[in-house]
Amino acid sequence: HGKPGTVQERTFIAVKPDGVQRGLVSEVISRFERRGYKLVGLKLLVPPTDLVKQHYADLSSKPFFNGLVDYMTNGKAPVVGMVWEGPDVIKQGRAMVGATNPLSANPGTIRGDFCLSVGRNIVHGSDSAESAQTEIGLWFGGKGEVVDWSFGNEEWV
Ligand code: RTP
Repeated sequence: HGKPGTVQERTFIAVKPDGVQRGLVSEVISRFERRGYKLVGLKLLVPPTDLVKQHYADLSSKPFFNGLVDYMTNGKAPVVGMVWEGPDVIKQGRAMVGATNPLSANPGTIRGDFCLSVGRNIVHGSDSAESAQTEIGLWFGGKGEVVDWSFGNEEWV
């Protein structure tokens, strides 16, 4: 218990189009890798409108909803979707992403280090076990798109 790679919790993390455009894909991947989390799903796509509307279904009544969907789907830059696995990765992933409004996000978090605008906040991370499961199913529904694999030696020393 607690050794890297031995706990099967998974979360959905995405680099949004502004993050891809700004060359921050490697930065986001690197932070999760260095923390010790395991990458088990990865894809680059301009997501279909239906997918993004389902992903953000709980925000459909918000005034910024249409703008949010357009920003995610207009193809000016793609989205990088990822599934990360490891101990407490849902909660820790949110902590690493930082607060929704970058002005409230602590330095040391991705949003707190790289952005200023809630409408251009670089990354997404699932906020609960339920949303992680739903979002992984939405973005990685195809057979074999999430890969079970092992670091091999689960002890560092
Ligand atoms: P996310 O789902 O993208 O990780 O973001 P979150 O949980 O931290 O925040 P949530 O409240 O679910 O909002 C989802 C995304 O909607 C956009 N947003 N724009 N006032 C605005 O213009 C506004 N508020 C939210 C952001 O892209 C936010 O991440």
